Amino acid sequence: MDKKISVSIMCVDFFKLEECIKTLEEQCIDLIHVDIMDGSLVPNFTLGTDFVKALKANTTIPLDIHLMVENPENKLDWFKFGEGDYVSVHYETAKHLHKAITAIKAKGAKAMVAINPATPICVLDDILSDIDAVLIMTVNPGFAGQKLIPSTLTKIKKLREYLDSNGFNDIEIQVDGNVSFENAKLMNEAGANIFVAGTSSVFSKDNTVEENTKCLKNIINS
Ligand code: S6P
Ligand code: MG
Repeated sequence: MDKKISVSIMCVDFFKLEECIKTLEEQCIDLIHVDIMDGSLVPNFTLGTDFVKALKANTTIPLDIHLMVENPENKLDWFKFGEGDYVSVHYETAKHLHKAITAIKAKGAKAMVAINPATPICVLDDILSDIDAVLIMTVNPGFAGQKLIPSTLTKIKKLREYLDSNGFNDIEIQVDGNVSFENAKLMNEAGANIFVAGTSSVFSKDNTVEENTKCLKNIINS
């Protein structure tokens, strides 16, 4: 399965957004991860509908919209997305998960279900045949710069094995939260293939975005 990097745009220096997007395009980044928070599912606010619209108008990189909101099925129409984009909704807040997934796919995008660190993978059983990917939160959602919850590594491995042995080999696994260079190696070995890159890797202050991207690419493709 192709390995992909999804750069978390909430971690950018917003005063240098245009410059950063150009760099991400030059580095052939696969996806831009856009965190949408509603202050209810998670204790924070971040990006919103107009920001998504502006990204769609100003970059060719497909979006990976992470909806950390209550009742996402009622809010999907607020966002501009389509063919090539990924959209995730949280199992914990979608009262009508199947309806949300169907609506995402109707717009041509890839549909993902996101689960929090304490949510077991068995809740996905009856939605697996409808989805393209699972987003495993490896920290509690809400903030960048947190530490990995180690038990989530076992969860990635268990999920990959479960998917492969039940005929769902095409379902991708995205990991989000403290995807550092060290953790990316472990997550990759466990079976993840889409890596959300934030302050722990691509935006790490130790090196440039270009250098960090090259390093992360080498790790996940080795
Ligand atoms: C957090 C959000 C994430 C973060 C990303 C930050 O709730 O969903 O997408 O933006 O995890 O990366 P890092 O490397 O700072 O953890
Ligand atoms: Mg996220």
